[in-house]
Amino acid sequence: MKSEALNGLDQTRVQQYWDNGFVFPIRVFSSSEAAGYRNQLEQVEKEWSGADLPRPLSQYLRVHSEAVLPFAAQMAEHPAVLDAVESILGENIMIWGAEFFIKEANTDNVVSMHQDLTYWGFGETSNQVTAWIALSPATVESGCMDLVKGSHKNAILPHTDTHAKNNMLSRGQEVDVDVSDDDKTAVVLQPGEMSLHHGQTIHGSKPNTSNDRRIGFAIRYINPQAVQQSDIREYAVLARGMNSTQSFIHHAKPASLFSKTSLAIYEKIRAQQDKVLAAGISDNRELYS
Ligand SMILES: O=C(O)CCC(=O)C(=O)O
Repeated sequence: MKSEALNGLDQTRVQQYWDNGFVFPIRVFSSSEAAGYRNQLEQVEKEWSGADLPRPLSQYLRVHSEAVLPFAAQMAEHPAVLDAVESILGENIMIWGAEFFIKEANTDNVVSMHQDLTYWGFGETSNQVTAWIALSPATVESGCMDLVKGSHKNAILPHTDTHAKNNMLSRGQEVDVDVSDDDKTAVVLQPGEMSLHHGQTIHGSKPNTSNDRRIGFAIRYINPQAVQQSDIREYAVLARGMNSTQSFIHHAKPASLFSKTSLAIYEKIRAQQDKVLAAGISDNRELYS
């Protein structure tokens, strides 16, 4: 199974992205490569869940895994993934963050319908894209993502922070619009396949009613034209090309799992980004609580 994204997406797929606000499925890893990455993730879960880390392991997986897990950084810089992203963002690409969205088998965790850009501090912009890679089957039964076609053409709409316990988002944010199931496209992916979605596309996902874990790896890519609207200077990994605007502090990739250096970088990244993500929060609740 050869990656179809090496050397980029063809014009039809690029057009689909701009028309619909998303495109899928794009095969980026072979099934054995995807199984290898899943295995590395599950080894980390096994060996590090009781370790004496500054934060619970779940936080490192859920936010900025690229800063502490070498295999996460490797996936985020995989040539097939970057080639597809380059078709959307151009040749200068930064990784703003990489996150595992894991729903255990038969659990009720959900992602409420939302637009990613709501709290990212970039305003409305097409200079970002999310690549979501399946490391286990993403099916309707396992709670794959649902995306609303054409919804990226909306402005950023009002959202309500629910902080619901079973909601996987930073603030449990939900767009203040009723989205009918008829308007949702189920993003069914096999392990090693990827979707790309725009940050204004309304999307979410339902519980996992399958007997396997649903493991998604979401990478947030930006180009140098994406700029923070506040004066908070954030961190990013320069994955390809150059960033002549110097708008982000470029940080090194982790040399080994949870190295002392990478744990220190992790705290700097979080300190800056949490200020952005928590802006305007209605009470003193913590993100991802
Ligand atoms: O994994 C999911 O179900 C949702 C992920 C998501 O909201 C995103 O990647 O922007």
